[in-house]
Amino acid sequence: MTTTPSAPLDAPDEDRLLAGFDATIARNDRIEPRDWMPEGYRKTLVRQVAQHAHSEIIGMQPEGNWLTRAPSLRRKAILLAKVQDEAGHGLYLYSACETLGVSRAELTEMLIEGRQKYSSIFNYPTLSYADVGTIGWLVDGAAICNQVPLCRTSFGPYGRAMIRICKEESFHQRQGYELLMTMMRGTDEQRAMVQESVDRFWWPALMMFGPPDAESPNTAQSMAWGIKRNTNDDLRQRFVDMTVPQAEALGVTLPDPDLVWNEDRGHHDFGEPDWEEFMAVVKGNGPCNAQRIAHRRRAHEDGAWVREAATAFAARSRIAGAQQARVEEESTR
Ligand code: FAQ
Repeated sequence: MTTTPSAPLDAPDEDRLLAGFDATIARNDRIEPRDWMPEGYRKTLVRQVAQHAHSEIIGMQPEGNWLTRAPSLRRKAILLAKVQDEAGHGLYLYSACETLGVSRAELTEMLIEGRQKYSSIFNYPTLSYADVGTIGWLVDGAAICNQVPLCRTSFGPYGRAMIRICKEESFHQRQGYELLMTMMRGTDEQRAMVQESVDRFWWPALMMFGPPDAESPNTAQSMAWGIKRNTNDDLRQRFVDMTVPQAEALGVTLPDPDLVWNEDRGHHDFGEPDWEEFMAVVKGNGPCNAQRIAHRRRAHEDGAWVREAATAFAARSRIAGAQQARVEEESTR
């Protein structure tokens, strides 16, 4: 959507452009890459979209850990497909981010140098196969709550990427729930594995939504720009309300003694996540931060020859294409 300036024609250029941008946001239309945008809007989007892309790519590691030890061929095929989808999500999001004028190579550098973040949740280890199910159920469930409203985000390429990603995330969530349901119908040992896994992932899943609204420095501006459509606390509440009946159907206990339905509010009350732990994980001191980044760095270095070969091939194809065009031009003279 091209912005239509609505400021008086004699207003200075910047003011007119800003007025046009504000009018587009107010109409709930999309901002597109070639439209004028304030530098703060562009920077906020680069930060959020890159962080989102990095989360998908780093998020391949905890589940990828179980690919070689899946309990059956069927489970292995499902897990492989899910992890590959996450790579795809990362690539759509890096492409959306590139439309904001930053290259994928730069984004990768920023990630492995610790200058950009990724979701806190992926700094927790996966200790049993039940974790594959719990990640699908709780982590993809939280991701869906957060990301469905982002399909309406104000920046076109991000919103369009989210539509496809959300469809796949829903499928991921169902596969996690189905795995847990199968285990819950199994032996006492399998049921205990599921409960132990849910006990470890419940609080980190709540932290995925970010700090409480009162301590979220970015929410107010991101909501005003239509980048975020809901606050962190609203989405956390939505997730809790959605998940409680699912836990009951599964037969697992969510590890929160304060979790109770509040008739007056029409929502569940729940306990406070450990925000000190969240801050420690975000600052790089979670159980797996160092391992995740070291693995990503190694994969990037190991892939250097592929990038060089692809660049050389593209250059050669360009030369061959130009030669072919010359030959065809001469033959038509
Ligand atoms: N982890 O002011 P706010 C997935 C940072 S995808 C780490 O509230 P904002 C799929 C935040 O960046 C999961 N850092 O920030 C999957 C900021 O620091 P900064 C990823 C966090 O941006 C499933 C500071 O704290 N999803 O799971 C976290 O307005 C299974 C202050 O916070 C997205 O990225 C956190 N959890 O709101 C893959 C969704 N929370 O940057 C594999 C898009 C906050 O100023 C397997 N992102 N911080 O230095 C968003 O919706 C927002 O960026 C929030 C944070 C809600 C995450």
